[in-house]
Amino acid sequence: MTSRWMVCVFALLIGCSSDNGGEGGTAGDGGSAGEGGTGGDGGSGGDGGTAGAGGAAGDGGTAGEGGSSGEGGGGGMAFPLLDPIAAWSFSGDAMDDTGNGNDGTVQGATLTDDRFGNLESAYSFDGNDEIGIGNNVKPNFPFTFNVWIRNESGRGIMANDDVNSNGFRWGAGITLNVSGGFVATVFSGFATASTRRGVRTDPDVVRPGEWQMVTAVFASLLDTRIYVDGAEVPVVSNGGTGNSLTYSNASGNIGSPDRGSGSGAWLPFQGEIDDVSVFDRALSDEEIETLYGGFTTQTP
Ligand SMILES: [Ca+2]
Ligand SMILES: [Ca+2]
Repeated sequence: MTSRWMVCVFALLIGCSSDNGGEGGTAGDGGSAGEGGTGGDGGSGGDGGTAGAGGAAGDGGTAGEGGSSGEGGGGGMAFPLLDPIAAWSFSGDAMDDTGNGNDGTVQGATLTDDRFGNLESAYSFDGNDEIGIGNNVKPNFPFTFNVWIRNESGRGIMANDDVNSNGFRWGAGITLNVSGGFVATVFSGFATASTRRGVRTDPDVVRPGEWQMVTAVFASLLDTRIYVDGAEVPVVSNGGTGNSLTYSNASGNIGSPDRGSGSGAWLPFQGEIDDVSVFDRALSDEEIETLYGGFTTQTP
């Protein structure tokens, strides 16, 4: 994917310019005084077109973030993108990059190289690890989860509540089911078909050993969509007939629903996870493409 291509993706959002340097300038214009200045730095410091587009894609605050990416020298856009309510870049720790305080509690997972080869910029899970994300990442419909994974033999990828405590499951999650497809589900109580509702993909969209971006858009109870590497993939019902999304007070987790107590589809993850974000809205096709295209180079 070329920078030029990415610029044209953003052109859908912001209106096209044939002058990449000029878009770097747009980032500066779009931000508030201080942030805009940072955006301009990004445009001039790194890949002018890409960094500038990153700035221009969002509001003033995002413009500044786009600039930071340029300062990092990579030219890609900074994480987090598109104003999530919680986000974890795993850049040396599990802090919430949004500043909203949903800092991760690492239990067993270890820092490792990310998909670009950056040291200590993703987490590795060996089958009994998790990163707790606290109990404050629980939006109502519509909402979106986005996560990068390199799956070895994992199952539970992320959930924003407890999905396996004494058989009770609450909140929403993404997992790999026993037959291998991605599954996105919402829960409302004791684990039966009547308390879950969601969708699953065909197993062949899962590529073990490769980094993949998985996005679950929970638009409504009856409208959950799954995207892989930025493109929507076909789904079928997961067989549940649940009629609500219900939250408990439990912490959500990345890598496991509940360390050590997972079973079946919610066994703890084995592999690597990175760049997780949660949005309190349904991302559009274009935004998901942006998320995928936005991470082609080093993240801060
Ligand atoms: Ca990362
Ligand atoms: Ca472990």
